[in-house]
Amino acid sequence: MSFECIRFETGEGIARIFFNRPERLNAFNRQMLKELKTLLDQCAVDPQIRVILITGTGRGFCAGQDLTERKNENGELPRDLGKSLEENYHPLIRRLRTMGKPIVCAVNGVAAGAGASFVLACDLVIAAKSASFIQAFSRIGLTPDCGSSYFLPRLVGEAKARALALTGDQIDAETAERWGMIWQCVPDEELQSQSESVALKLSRKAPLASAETKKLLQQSPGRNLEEQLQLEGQTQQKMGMTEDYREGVQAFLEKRQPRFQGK
Ligand code: T3D
Repeated sequence: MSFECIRFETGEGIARIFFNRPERLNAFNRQMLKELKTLLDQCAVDPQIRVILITGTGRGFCAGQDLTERKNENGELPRDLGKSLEENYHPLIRRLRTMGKPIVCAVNGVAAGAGASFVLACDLVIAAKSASFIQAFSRIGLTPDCGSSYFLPRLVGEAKARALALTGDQIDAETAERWGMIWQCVPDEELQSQSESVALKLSRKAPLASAETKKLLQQSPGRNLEEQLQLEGQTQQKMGMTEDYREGVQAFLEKRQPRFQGK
């Protein structure tokens, strides 16, 4: 399958998605959002794909909504951004969060607006030292969207989330790592090898366990310890019945690497 705004490669159980509009810092236009949705839907059901690795081409990761698309022929801006979000963006954010496969985001440059929100919705975020993050909404008279007001305070705490959202200030990858907004900041030249190696490691894990781990962590906010213990117990009960658990224990006892089948 060929795409206009995305480069797509697969191999070793990994789907590699490259945002590919470098001249616009990979800003999301309608076509790119459509292609991304198609691809993620496809990855979700393809049993050969165990991990999704997302990065950008060129010097940016993603500069959010393509603002050149916002003015129509009469030079007017669309007013109903809620409709645009519900149609174009919310399905993507929901897909990232409900996908039963780990999503690794390798942030190669600036992530702004919806591009920054997209990063926060991924499972493991590794950023190049030169990458940066901007809650750009307040710079153009908008409010946080695409889950940013949900993810940001949970990751960095209220005080920092408020400051980032209200000021629209840019923070670098080292700060983002220190604040717990992302998992790792690595030297620029190591971004690709580090994210590939993490994706490969995840592709060798038991798929059902990875999917259920995502669900457990997704459901954790808002629940109390007792509720979460019950959920963990129910999930582990299911996992105990899987072939992969049997294989995991067997491999340990035989001092070899497990070969998980997702059963
Ligand atoms: O509309 C809806 O559906 C609601 C959803 C909203 C979600 C949102 O994402 S709102 C936020 C939209 N994004 C922004 O406001 C960010 C806009 N971009 C910037 O502020 C800056 O580009 C950056 C701070 C990200 C990077 O700055 P810098 O100096 O490194 O690069 P640059 O020179 O500004 O950008 C390079 C090129 O990319 C440039 O094009 P040119 O002049 O070389 O032809 C620039 O116009 C273009 N570009 C960057 N961001 C966007 C963009 N073109 C269209 N849309 C963009 N978002």
